[in-house]
Amino acid sequence: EPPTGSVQPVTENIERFISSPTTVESFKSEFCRQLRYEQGVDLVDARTEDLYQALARTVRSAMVDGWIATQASHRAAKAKTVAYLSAEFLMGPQLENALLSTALTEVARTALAELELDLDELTAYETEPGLGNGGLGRLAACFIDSLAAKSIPAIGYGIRYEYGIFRQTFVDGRQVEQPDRWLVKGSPWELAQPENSVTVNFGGHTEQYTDETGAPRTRWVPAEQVLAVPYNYMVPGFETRNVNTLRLWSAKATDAFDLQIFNSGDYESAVRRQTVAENISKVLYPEDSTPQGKELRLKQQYFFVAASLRDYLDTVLRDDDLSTLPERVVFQLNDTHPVIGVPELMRILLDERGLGWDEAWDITRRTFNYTCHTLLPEALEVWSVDLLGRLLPRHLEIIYRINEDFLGLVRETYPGDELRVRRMSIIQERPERAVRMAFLATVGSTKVNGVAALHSQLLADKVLDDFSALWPEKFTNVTNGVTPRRFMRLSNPGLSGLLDEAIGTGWTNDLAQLAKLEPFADDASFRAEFRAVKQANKERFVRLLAQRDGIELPADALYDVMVKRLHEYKRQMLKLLHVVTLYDRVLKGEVKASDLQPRVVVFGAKAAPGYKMAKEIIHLINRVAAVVNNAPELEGRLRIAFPANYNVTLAERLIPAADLSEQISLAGKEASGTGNMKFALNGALTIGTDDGANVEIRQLVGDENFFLFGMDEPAVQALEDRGYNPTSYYEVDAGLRGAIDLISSGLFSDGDRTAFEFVISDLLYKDRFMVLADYRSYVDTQDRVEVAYRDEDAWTRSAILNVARTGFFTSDRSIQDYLDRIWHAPAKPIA
Ligand code: GFP
Repeated sequence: EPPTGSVQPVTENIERFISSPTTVESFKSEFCRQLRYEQGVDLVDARTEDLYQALARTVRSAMVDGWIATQASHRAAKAKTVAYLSAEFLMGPQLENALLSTALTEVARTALAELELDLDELTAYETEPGLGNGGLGRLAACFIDSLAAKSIPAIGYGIRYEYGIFRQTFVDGRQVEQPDRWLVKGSPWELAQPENSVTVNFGGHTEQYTDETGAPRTRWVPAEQVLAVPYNYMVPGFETRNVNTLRLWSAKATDAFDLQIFNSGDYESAVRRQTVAENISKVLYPEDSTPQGKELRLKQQYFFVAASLRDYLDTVLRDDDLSTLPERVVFQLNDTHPVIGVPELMRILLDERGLGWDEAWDITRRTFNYTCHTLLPEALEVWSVDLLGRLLPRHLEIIYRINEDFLGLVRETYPGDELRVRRMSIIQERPERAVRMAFLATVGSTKVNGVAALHSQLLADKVLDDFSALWPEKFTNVTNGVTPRRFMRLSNPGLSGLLDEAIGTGWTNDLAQLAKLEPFADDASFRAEFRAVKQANKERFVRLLAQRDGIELPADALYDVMVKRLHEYKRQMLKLLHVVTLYDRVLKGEVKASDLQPRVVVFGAKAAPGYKMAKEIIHLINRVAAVVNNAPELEGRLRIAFPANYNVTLAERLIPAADLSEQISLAGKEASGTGNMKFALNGALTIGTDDGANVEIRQLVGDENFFLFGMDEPAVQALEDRGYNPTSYYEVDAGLRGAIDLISSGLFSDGDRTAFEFVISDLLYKDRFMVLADYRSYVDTQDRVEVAYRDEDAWTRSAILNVARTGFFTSDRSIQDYLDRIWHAPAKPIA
């Protein structure tokens, strides 16, 4: 046992002894100190890696004072905190963003230059943490940026996965996953606080007993314990001193290993417990096709939620009275992954704090809110009662009781409607008894929101219709947004400079000001400058791709970009059929290559490792690319680039270079999309269906500045009701037939006609996402795009209007909507 005792803290102002590295001199000195005294490296021997580490740590030190002051001030003010619970935070690279927020970019540049070092070279060295899959995790990252920028007391809670989303490579055109070892060299951005570790329990059983007052009580006697160690990331706000916290949990065994077993020579057994415990935070989305994989995922969810609740109550709040909890914190459930937090808070209030059921339930329901991010039924999580009961026996009891009370209410409201009772039950009976987490979230929350207007409407009308009928006031919408700091100011310096000159610099944290750009659309010299910026961005991207992937591309072409997770509903296949159609037309002599608008089609997409169809589509895209890119008939006018391992770093370079943004999901399937917003804000025109936030983008930019195609949601529904027969489209449409036949001909597979049968027969006979039904409308609209792009002036005008009219899509506005409609947590800027 280490000695304990209290040391009297220094009462004087600490700033008498130390100061933050905010001037060129102090920055230089802190940089050298980090390198020499913290890393033990001499400047003359330092490698890029060492220099990057020292730089990152220096910038981190510059944020610490604000971070400490923010926490102290929020605690003193008993400020209401937004606790954003999310299994993913896809942060992207940190350095530039931290420099921007602390306003230290120029200080750092000068300080480094005086040491004969180059800031940009060190910035380029950074590897991003891939702690998310796509839109969901990136949204969480944008939200904590906006919360900080608006000086809202907020904590992001998640998991510090040792391996993030896999690193994608292509071998013979097929996706091969490599582990993402982002922590191998350590992360200079985190501050571990092992002293604030908390214990998380699993398994065991429950017991009834009577307490001192004679009241019947329940306690959980767990069988297994894991330690959750917090790692803090500072989240600096743009133009505010506030620095919020992102707290990510790492799993450790409580007793790292058994010394007695170790000394007996059985080394493997001695560390087994450690391995089992640490597996919990090992990887993002472990494969869950096996029972062990499923168990691990549920463990991850409970692990981070239990640790976060415990941390908030004991370390942040430090208040014995939990009756006012809803005034002190709001737990926002980002999708269903953290929903086990609802019964966990109930357990704490009932079993640990001794509250009665009704009071505990009232507090819990007023503390949680739930954001849903999907419309696909298979994406709504369920956990088998068997597994849940084994891992979290007390929570299952609580869930049963919540359900009993809830179904009582349903019966009271709809007497005799047992069908409805069964539909609404939190417990599903078939195909296996399982807990419907989205239902539990809905019952256990004050507000439920979708992430775009159409999505929220479909959520209330279709996915959770029984619930919205029962509680109409519970349902609301908050349309997603993206942070303009990262996705404009940092990623598009050319456009930012142009905007600063035209409308001033205020847009960065008040994006509605982009409206002031509107008149510039009619200014020919501004249009020329805008075009020059776009061209320069293409050249910058071309250089990056040559360096990063060895892909050589022309910069002078229409940049047609589709980047997002690979999923059938997002319809990368539709984009590919268009490309094959263009090729087929030239092969058939219907179009001369010299008449084609030079076009570079860029794909970026990872497929979930167990998702066979998505992987086949990746393979097909790569095989088509290999042929098209070398086809002499095309005279280089059509190129496909599919750089492997699309991530935030690449997005930041690619999006500013795009002319055309592909948002072509089947209507009624994409909840919102956020890439669509990033493209529009960077002056790309959208070709899109009436889906997700595309609807709102089109309404804002105007029909004449948006390429709408395809069926809308009611038309999709009607076709589904009539019975959809994809083959009938193949039979009547010669263009479609041409494209599909070309793929089946073996042209892209060295003559092997069966190579893509899996994909093609699915399209012809199943086509769940109606690619064939929307093909004609899509290809015709692409033909219009080609014509429109040739009118440089009109195109640029539309592009400028896209920027001017999409300020609505800043995540600052989303956060304001959450505050007004759901959170009601006032800003607390620190002095
Ligand atoms: C999911 C949804 C998207 C939505 C984001 C953020 O992202 O429609 O924009 O969450 O709300 F599907 P992905 O996993 O599809 O990237």
